[in-house]
Amino acid sequence: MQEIFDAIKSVSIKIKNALAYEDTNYTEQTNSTGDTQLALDVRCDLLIQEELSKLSCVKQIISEEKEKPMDLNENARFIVAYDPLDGSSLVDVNLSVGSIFGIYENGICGRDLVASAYVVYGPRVELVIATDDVKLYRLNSKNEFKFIKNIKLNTKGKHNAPGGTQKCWEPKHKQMIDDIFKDGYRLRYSGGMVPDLHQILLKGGGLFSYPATSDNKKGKLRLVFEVFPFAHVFKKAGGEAIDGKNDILTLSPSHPHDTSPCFFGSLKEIERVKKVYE
Ligand code: FDP
Repeated sequence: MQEIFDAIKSVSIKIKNALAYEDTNYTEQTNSTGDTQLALDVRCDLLIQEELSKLSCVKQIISEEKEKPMDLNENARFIVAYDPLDGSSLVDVNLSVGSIFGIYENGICGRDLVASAYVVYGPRVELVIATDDVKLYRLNSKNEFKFIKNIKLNTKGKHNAPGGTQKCWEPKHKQMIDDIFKDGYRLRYSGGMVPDLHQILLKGGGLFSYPATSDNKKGKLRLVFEVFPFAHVFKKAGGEAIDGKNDILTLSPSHPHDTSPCFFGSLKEIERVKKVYE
């Protein structure tokens, strides 16, 4: 497993440089979800593919930018699923973006996830690795990731990050979000899942929601590359992640690109969501 974390560290330095200096234009291609790909989406996907292909412990890679899983070493232990450049619609306005990694054994259900990691490319590059606990690292001037601290959520936070087009929310969801703001929570939403969840994790808690909407009946965010890895991070940090009713990590996608409504937060906020969605 350490080999995979080391590969993530070295590829994130390459991605940081690509983000800083390479072409930010769109390609003519779309990915499996129908998003038009940026040249950078394709580039970051290839950089990660190249790095993970060097590892004998990786059986298969599954990328948000690839239609199908790619087999590497038949008898190896781990499947690595990744979103190479999450929040790519923020690249042109120079906001923070990220890469997300889920490390699975045997299959790609929530219960098969054994570790997760994500990288935030902001003014600084930060890496979070979740195994039994959640550790924050920061890239220094020597291109080394230095351990900063363990991340632990409070039972209640102050931030609210409500995703999805508001006019497409269900009335009960709108009511819940209005009530949360009435209780004094502050809006924090950049439109990038990685920096938005990173902020909630580092500020001690709150709620990030991307519900089922009338335009996205099964939510927007992808289980295998985005939702399961962050569900693992939140649970190991002392919070919770649900689809409204169920623990996200009990879900089984029928396809690698399946999406799900999702709510990530500290315990109090998730309790509140459960009451509304039960
Ligand atoms: P993006 O489309 O820019 O790739 O992964 C999808 C994602 O970004 C998440 O990073 C983000 O949280 C979400 O979509 C934002 O969606 P909305 O614009 O619908 O809120």
